[in-house]
Amino acid sequence: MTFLSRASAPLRSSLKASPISRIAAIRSNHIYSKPSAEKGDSLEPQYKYKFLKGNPTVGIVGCPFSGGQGRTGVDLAPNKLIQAGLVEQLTNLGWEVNYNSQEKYIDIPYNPIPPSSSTNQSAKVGNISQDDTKTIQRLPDEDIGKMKKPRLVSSVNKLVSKEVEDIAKKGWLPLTLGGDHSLAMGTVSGTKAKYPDACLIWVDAHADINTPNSTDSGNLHGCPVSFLLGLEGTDVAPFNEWLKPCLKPQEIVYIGLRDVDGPEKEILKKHGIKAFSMHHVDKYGIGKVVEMALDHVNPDRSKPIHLSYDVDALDPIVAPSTGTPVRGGLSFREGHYITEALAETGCLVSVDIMEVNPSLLDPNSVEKTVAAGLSLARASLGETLL
Ligand SMILES: [Mn+2]
Repeated sequence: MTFLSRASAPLRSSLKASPISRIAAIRSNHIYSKPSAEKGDSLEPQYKYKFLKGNPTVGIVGCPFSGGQGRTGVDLAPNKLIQAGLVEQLTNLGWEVNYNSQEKYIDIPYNPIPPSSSTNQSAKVGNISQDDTKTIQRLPDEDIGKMKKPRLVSSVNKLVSKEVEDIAKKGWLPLTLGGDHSLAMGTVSGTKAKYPDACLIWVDAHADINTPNSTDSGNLHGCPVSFLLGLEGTDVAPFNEWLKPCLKPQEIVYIGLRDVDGPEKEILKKHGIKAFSMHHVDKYGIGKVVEMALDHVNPDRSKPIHLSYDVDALDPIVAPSTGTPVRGGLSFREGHYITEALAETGCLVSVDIMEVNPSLLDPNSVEKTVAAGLSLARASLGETLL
């Protein structure tokens, strides 16, 4: 409790408390129907998402989680995105939207809460309140090797994996709102449980492919890809109790890299993992890069695609409020082009929007970053410019 509050209080105090009136109208565990069609036109998403079943439906997984890295506040993002109108915006694109409670991700014994979110009015979504968390017995979560908060990261990801899998198995599209990027252990494994041949497009400034051995910081948001691939050092408790290697090196492609650790570069080379850095975006343009990325993991556009989007792929001018910003990133349009082009394939089955941190920097920066998270989600779900 103390270390979380200490780190985040000065930052959060600079923000105005968000009004909760809007969110009060958004109930958890509820399906929001798209607006009834007017003038005889039925409202459908712009593209056919060919792997989904029934009425096009998004299942939002809001995961208020910051345990994969050291800065609190990233756990506030799901509520912030919901408050800013995500559900309504997606229903306006023709989707039915199912939004589940976030409670289960907080009521975890290793969560040293109350989390930064529970002290913030804006976080009281669904059934979450401080009263609900006080009965949870708190357990210590000491480092295992270099890994920080391993039990917490593992427990939360196990739940996320199950929720994403359940949503995907209904024929819906899971849209996971992080939280930090360690959550991709859960999202990608959940997607893979339903779609074993799914490929993974990872948009990020970082490769997030350190192993528990190679990581310098011990922050697990820098390691999810190594766990998904089952690289050396990842067959370790508590993760190996539920997370099995589910991704082949040829099934992932990166876009946007520009801050890759030495050991990560070696891992990428050793396993022949395709990566388009900002150098390639400069050289070929984003259109060509996305085409080459798809040709690598999905040459016939016949496989399901999981998109894991870290907003730090965007240039800090576009998305400043994120935990590990790196200059020289994707422009607003380059970043959105990726989501538009993937939506156009009709192959998207699962989308992550990760690492928005509404407690960092000034309100204007937060607003920009939240708006970018929203527009990336909308573009992934078929919003077009014309
Ligand atoms: Mn990342």
